[in-house]
Formats: sequence, structure tokens, C-alpha cells
Amino acid sequence: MKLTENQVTDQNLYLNRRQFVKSLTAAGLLGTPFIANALDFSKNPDYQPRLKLTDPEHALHYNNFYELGTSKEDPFRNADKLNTDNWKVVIEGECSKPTTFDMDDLLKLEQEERIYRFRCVEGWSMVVPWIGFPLAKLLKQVQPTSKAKFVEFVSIEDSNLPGQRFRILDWPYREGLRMDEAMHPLTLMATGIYGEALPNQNGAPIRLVVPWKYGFKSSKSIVKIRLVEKQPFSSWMVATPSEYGFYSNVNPNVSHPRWSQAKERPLGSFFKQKTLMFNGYENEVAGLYKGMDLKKYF
Ligand SMILES: Nc1nc2c(c(=O)[nH]1)N[C@H]1C(S)=C(S)[C@@H](COP(=O)(O)O)O[C@H]1N2
Ligand SMILES: [Mo]
Repeated sequence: MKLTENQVTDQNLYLNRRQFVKSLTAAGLLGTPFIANALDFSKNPDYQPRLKLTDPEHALHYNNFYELGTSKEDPFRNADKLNTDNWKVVIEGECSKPTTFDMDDLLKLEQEERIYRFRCVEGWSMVVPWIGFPLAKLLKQVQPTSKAKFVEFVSIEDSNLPGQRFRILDWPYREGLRMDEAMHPLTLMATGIYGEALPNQNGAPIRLVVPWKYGFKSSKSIVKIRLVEKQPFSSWMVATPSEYGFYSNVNPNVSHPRWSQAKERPLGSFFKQKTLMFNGYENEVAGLYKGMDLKKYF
């Protein structure tokens, strides 16, 4: 569905488009593919909570994307080192129809905007309008077999990525979800943010967004999705198994070994606020973990 700008822009909830373009001009972003790539999308009314959006100035310039460097400004500064031309996403493993999708195929799926909370394990958070489609829609197309118990996500590996010259992590960046988590309606494949195609620093051209889990579960720049029988290892589990578990659900009652997770600092705010159980999505997802000891399965 093609909507006009008036239809998709709610002045109260949504950021002022002209202001946004102005902030991009100030940041020297105009003329880059980011502003040229407006997406066709509709607002999903079920996911338009009355939350104050994070200023894109923060969400687009304060990033974690170790392939592009480890400091928060590196991903934006090195954004042009990520080549997204002819991007393909391979879906393989335990499914009857393994398929290679190109971005045209994926952008043909109906794109919707959803405003989600996002909480990094480091203790900062944001509220951003993602554009994308439920991962479940894509997975159904390849017809997972009964052996598909988990889903593994593999991000790009490329010698031009400055962070991959160092073994900061076990490259390529890998993450995983249980099949029911992957099929959950909240789990999104994002292609855009703030009304535009994803800029490179936020994981162009396509990334995962799992809003009830710590941010590192939301893999950027995905090239492969594997349906598997056994629980996969994520790059963070390989790096520090005592600190980063497979589940990594946002939980204010379970501390990181080195800091409390009870509070978070919204980007752009001086003050901290309380972190919510499952990042505020408890009603939607608590059932997935019924009977599980959340301290053990962290
Ligand atoms: N491929 C890849 N994906 C990644 C990361 C990364 O380093 N590489 N960092 C993760 C972390 S720790 C966070 S908090 C989020 C940050 O997303 P944002 O920069 O869009 O806010 O991306 C996640 N996805
Ligand atoms: Mo993070």
C-alpha cells in the first residue's frame, strides 16, 4: 500500500518531517542513499504506543556495530565501508523450500511501521519507529520442517569492514532465537527507521529487531538465516559465556555480572528510568518462558 506523507505523519507522535530533514542537512547526510530511500509503508495501529520517540540525532549516531568499529561514533563515521549492493538473504537448513531472497523480494512484502522500545545490555535505551515485516512471514515461505527448533542469524563478513580486521568477536556476527521466539508476532525484520531505509550504521539493508531482548540479539546486516535443530551459539556467548546467555531477555531483576540491569538511561536524557520486565512486553511474551528459571536461562 502506498501512503502519502500526510497519511503517515502524525504530528504529535511522529517527528516533524521538515525538522528531520533539517537535522539531516546539519549532519551532512543529505544526498546520501539514506534520504533518497523513502520506503512504502503503512502504520500498524497495533504498534503505535504513545511513547516519546528518541531524537534520530541520537539513534542514528550513537550505535553499536562492531563490524564498523567499537566506539559509539565509529558505525556512523565508517558507514561507507559497508557495501549493501546486490544484497541477498539466504534461508537454509531445516525447511522444505530453502530460498535466496534479494532485497527487491523482501521489500515486496508489506512493510509496516512499529514503534518499539529498545534496551541495550549496556544500560541505555531508545524508542524508535522501525519499518519492516514480521520474521514469521518470511519463515513461513520456506516451510520449516518439524526439526526446525532454533533459528540462527548470520551477519555480513567482508574484509572491507574495519572492525573485522580484528578478532574483537568471533566473526561473522551470529545470533539465535528459539523457533517460537522467531515466529512471535513482535519479532521484526527491519528495513527502515524514522520513515526511511535503514542507514548503514543501523544495520542496512535488513536487520532483526527483538524488542523484549537486549539489543545485541537484534543482529544487523543479515545475510543468512539458518533453521537448525540444536540451540546455536551466538558470537557473544562464544566471547563471554558467563555474561551473555542465549536468551538475554530484558530483566531488571537479573543483573549483568558487572552491573545492575534495574535502570536504563534513555538516549538524550540525563535521568535514568526503571527498566521494565521483558522491556515492557511482558503481556505479549511471558508465556514463552513459562516454568523456566529466568536466572538460569539468562
Ligand atoms: N552485526 C551486528 N549486529 C549488532 C551489533 C553488532 O556489533 N554487529 N551490535 C548489537 C548491539 S550491542 C546493539 S545495542 C544494537 C544497536 O543497534 P542500533 O545501533 O541500531 O541502535 O545492534 C546489535 N546488533
Ligand atoms: Mo547492545
